[in-house]
Amino acid sequence: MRRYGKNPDEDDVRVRPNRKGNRPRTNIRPKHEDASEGLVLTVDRGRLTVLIDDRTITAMKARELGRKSAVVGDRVAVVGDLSGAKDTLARIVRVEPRTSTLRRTADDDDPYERVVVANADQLAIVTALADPEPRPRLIDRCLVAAYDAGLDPLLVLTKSDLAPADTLLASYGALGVPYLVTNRDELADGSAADRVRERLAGRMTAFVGHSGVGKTTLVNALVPERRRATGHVNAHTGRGRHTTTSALALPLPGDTGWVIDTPGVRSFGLHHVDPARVVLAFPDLVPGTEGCPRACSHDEPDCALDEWVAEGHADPARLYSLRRLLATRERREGD
Ligand SMILES: Nc1nc2c(ncn2[C@@H]2O[C@H](COP(=O)(O)OP(=O)(O)OP(=O)(O)O)[C@@H](O)[C@H]2O)c(=O)[nH]1
Ligand SMILES: [Mg+2]
Ligand SMILES: [Zn+2]
Repeated sequence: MRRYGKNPDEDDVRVRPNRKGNRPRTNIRPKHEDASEGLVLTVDRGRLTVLIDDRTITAMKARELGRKSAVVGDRVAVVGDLSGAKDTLARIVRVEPRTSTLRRTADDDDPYERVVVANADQLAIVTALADPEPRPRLIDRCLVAAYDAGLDPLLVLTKSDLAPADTLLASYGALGVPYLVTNRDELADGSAADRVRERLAGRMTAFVGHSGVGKTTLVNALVPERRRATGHVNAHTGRGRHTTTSALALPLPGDTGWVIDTPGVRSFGLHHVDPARVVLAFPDLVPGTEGCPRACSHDEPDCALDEWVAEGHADPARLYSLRRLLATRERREGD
C-alpha cells in the first residue's frame, strides 16, 4: 500500500503513560502559528539546512515530530533562532503535506523505504553511455518509481563522446520518454547546460543514477557558482566512487527552477510500488484495463490488455513496454 502522510491532526494526539492506562491526550501546546516556512536544501546527520526567504539556517527536528522525517525538498515550518548566525540551531515543528514522494527500497524484498526527495515533479534519470556501462534495468526501475510517485521522467544520456546513444534510445522509443544526450564538448561550451536547462524550467527536478554517470558534472554546468566535487570512474572496475554523499537542492540561476543532486545508487528497490499505478503512465492502455480481474497486476494470464491490444486498440509495442517495466520488479538488478 502506498503511504501518504498521516492526517496532520493525528500529530496533536500523544500517548502518555498514566495510572489509568495509556490514553491519548490532546496536545494543548500552541500550534506554532508564528513559525516560518522554509525549504529543506540538504540533510546531514540529523542537521537540516533550510532556506527561509533568502537566508539558509541550520535546524533539527523538534521532538514532537516523532519518527516523521523531513527530507530534501520538504516544505517545513521552523521556530527558534532564524538569524542564520553561526552555531544557531532552529527547530522544525511541522512538515507540510507533500505534492510527491519519491521512494526507494534497498531491494525489492526489503520493505524499508527511504524517501529520496519530496515535492519533486520531474525525475532526471542520468545514465552514462559508457564508463560506467549503461544498465537499462536501472533505467526501467527509475521509470517505474517515477510513474508510481507521479513524477515526469526525463532520460539524460551522458558521455556520448565515449559511445553512441542509438541502441539505448531505440529500446525506449515506444515509451515516449523525453530524453537528452550530452557529451564532454557540449559540457565545455555550455550547450549541454542550455539544452538541459530548457527541460528544467519552472520545475523541481531530481537527478538520480549510478555513481560516476555525471550527475554532479551536469549540476555544476547548470549552477556554476555552486560547484560541487566530482569524482573519477575507476578504470579497472568501471565504477564511480560515490563522490556525492548527500542530496542537495540548488536553485537554477534566475529563479527558473530547482535541481536536486543525489548520491549515486547501486540499486533502486521497488518494494513499495503498486503495479496498478504504473499503468497510469500509459493512458492509451488504461481503457483496455476495464475488463481486467480485480487487482490485476496487468502482467498475468487473465489480464484483459492482451486481447484488447490484439483487437487493434493500441500499439502492441506499448503493451510490451508496460510489461517490461512491470517485470522489472520481479527480476534482480544484475539480470
Ligand atoms: N567523457 C565524459 N566524461 C564525463 C562526462 N560527464 C561527466 N564525466 C566524467 O564522469 C566522472 C564522474 O562524474 P560525476 O559528476 O562525479 O558523477 P556523479 O554521477 O555525480 O557520481 P556520484 O556523485 O559518485 O554519484 C567525472 O570524471 C566527470 O568528468 C561526459 O559527458 N563525457
Ligand atoms: Mg555526484
Ligand atoms: Zn490487467
